[in-house]
Amino acid sequence: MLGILRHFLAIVPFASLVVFYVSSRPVCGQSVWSGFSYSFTKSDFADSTFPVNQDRITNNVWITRGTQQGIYNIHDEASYSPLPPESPIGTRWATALNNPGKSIAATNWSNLAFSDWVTAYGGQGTTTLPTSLLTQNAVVYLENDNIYLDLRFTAWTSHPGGGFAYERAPAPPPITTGDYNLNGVVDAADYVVWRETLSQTVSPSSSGADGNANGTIDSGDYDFWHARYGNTMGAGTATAGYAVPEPECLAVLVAAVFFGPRRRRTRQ
Ligand SMILES: [Ca+2]
Ligand SMILES: [Ca+2]
Repeated sequence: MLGILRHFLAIVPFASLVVFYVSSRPVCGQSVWSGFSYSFTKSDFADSTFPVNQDRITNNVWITRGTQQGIYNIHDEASYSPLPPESPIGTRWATALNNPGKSIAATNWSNLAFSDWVTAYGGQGTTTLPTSLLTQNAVVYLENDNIYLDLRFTAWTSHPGGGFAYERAPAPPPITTGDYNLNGVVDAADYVVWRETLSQTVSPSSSGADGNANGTIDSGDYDFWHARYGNTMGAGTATAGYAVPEPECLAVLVAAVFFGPRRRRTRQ
């Protein structure tokens, strides 16, 4: 019992440090999607339950709209609601209205304040909702995906119909390295992965041995691997599916090394 108590007391300072850090900072490993090259349109009276009428930005956020009122995340809610948690659930918004004088760009996410959708666009209007929807660029934060992306509305049906359109940033192309077996080095074992999966299709593209990210394991992936043979995955590179730790995230890891509970070395 005494040993358990000692172990608990040793953990408390470290746990407190981590809890304080996590609660005082945005979570680590955020992604930034920039630009407006992806367009989405929902026509008036289009059925919001059909996937084609939803902008499935990620596996957690599917934006659509009913025949009236605001947009919502049909992945998590059945209709629009202005009550907390405001629609679209799982999203937070920044515009020049709730960030006066700031650059409204996803790359500037760390300097922006985020609010619910209606508030970010100036509150609820009379004929359209919200008032300044078509005149403000936005940065949208997808809470469950930790993604910041650029978005601007281009059309909005204020009378019944439920149509809307916007342009937003697409998902950035994945970073591939040629390290198909994810052991940290581009080596002969990656060739084996490529050979054994040759001609297969992969989803998402860039996974497995799809070094050239075209969705198929093909000769281009061999060339991709061959050109990078011997590379190791150091700073500034990322293997597909893995995020590079942010400096502040590394600080937590360092704290874990220096302040975390240590196994006793004394023999019993
Ligand atoms: Ca490898
Ligand atoms: Ca390929």
